Amino acid sequence: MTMLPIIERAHRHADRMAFWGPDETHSYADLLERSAGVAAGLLAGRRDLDEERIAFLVPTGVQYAAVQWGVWRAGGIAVPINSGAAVPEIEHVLENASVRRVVASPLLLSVLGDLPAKLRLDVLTPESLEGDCALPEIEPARRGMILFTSGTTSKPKGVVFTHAMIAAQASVLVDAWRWQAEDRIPLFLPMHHLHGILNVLTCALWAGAAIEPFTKFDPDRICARVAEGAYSVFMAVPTIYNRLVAWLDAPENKHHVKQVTGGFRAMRLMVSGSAALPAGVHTDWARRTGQQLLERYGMTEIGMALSNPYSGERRAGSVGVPLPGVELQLVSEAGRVVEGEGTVGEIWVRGETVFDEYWNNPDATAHSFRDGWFKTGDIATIERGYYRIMGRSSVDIIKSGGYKLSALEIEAVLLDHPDILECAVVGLADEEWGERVAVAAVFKGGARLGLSELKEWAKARLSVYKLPRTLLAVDTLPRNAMGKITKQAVKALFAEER
Ligand code: MCA
Ligand code: AMP
Repeated sequence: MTMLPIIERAHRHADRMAFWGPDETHSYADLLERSAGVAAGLLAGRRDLDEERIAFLVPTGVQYAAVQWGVWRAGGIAVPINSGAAVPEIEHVLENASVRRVVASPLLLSVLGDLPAKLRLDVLTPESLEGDCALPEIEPARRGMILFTSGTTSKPKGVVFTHAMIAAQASVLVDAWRWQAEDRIPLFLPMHHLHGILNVLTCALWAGAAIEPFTKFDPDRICARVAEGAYSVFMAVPTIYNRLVAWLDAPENKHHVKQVTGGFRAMRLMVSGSAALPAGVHTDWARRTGQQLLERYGMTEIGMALSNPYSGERRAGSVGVPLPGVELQLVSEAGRVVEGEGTVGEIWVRGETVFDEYWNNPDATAHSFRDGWFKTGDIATIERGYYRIMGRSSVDIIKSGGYKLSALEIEAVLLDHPDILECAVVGLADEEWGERVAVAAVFKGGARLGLSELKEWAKARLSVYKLPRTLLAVDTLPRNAMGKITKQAVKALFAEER
């Protein structure tokens, strides 16, 4: 019988430790057994879930992996829910993916708000899913996961992953970054995005390595474990590296610094990605820990595409070269492929790791591809053989704390505020977050709203990382001759204010 490759590989590692924490450890055999139970519980007598979308809201750890694998093994499509999302954001995900069943840990149930009743959802706990039955064969071309990602449309779109894509992405990274069964990695990234799900969870489990799960990034706890030499591999976004530098500089941590930097120094590999790592942070980190951070570039729709080498020069401010199997070209605004050092173009990608479709959105899918190439919207150039990311083609895409945000989505929410007549959301460069969300707003009549009031109001509608961090009241928004708001001019307004 053909088995999903990750399941087949887990059988080979059955006695090894998959997850560990302060109180308990879980072997691959345990994970296999739990996920078979979840699959049987979801099947409840059926032979195959036939790509039913099963949403899940489960904290990082063995239970998360058991539910993800359980959905896969039963022939379903796993849809992880952001436990920090606002109820309307979750509603969009559940409706867009036509989800009827949600697996939710009791501790996270409240995140769903009134949605179980409103959408007539069947809510199941992971613990209630058990049983033992024959599991269906899953062909690689079948769809296994949907991750929602923001972009140039107001609402996030569902990126569909086939099992073949997941396997291709994992195997490329495991080879390129030399994952091994002896590796140990902390997992503190959010578990509704590719970085945490694929680069950490799936790659580690693909390799037979062990994961220490955390519900969020907490520098005190992580640094304490680093000082104990708990990990060999570390993966994070630039904001987290900033936080670690701040932690090392804090006077109250002074007496731990030596052990902690020693723990980082001893690691086999430290990776940064999801947003640009400032060259200064790269150099500073190397000076403190002796570790040359390996920066790589990826995107939900394409997995990882460019990477600095495991062996060889890891250059600050650059993202290296295409990973094996990734076809990549730079295309000018005029639509021509540009080649050679120093020329600038949009990154287009194709290959086995690239997605085929946004869920239930053929127009967006068609719009994103040209002649089989996915148009990333990221602009890059080649310098001394390595790619460097120059920015994005759309000013409406903001990267903050490693999260990709849509200015249009935030504007649509803010325009619902009774006092806001018009607004424009932009990302402003920020040392800690990469970019910060800023809004210029024209208020109705004599209304004047403070930032904290606006944040408080928006919190019920948007995740915390999408909330405006700067508010500027203006009389009119800058527009071009066609009447379109010019975002560059909006950014200039903020610069003037500073
Ligand atoms: C939170 N805060 C912010 C932001 N987020 N302030 C400005 N900008 C933000 N984006 C504020 C909160 O309001 C709060 O303020 C304080 O910071 C702490 O909030 P909290 O939610 O606790 O934040 P945190 O836990 O400190 O989170 C920071 C973080 C997190 C650890 C960097 O954002 C994170 O895990 N980011 C990773 C995202 C990720 O994995 N992206 C990958 C996407 P106050 O205290 O005043 O209330 S996948 C991808 O990009 C592709 C595939 C790729 O290449 O990887
Ligand atoms: P997401 O849609 O959340 O998967 O975010 C993908 C986006 O993150 C890419 O399109 C890039 O804009 C950005 N990104 C990822 N890695 C890097 C990096 N190393 N440098 C600059 N931008 C990056």
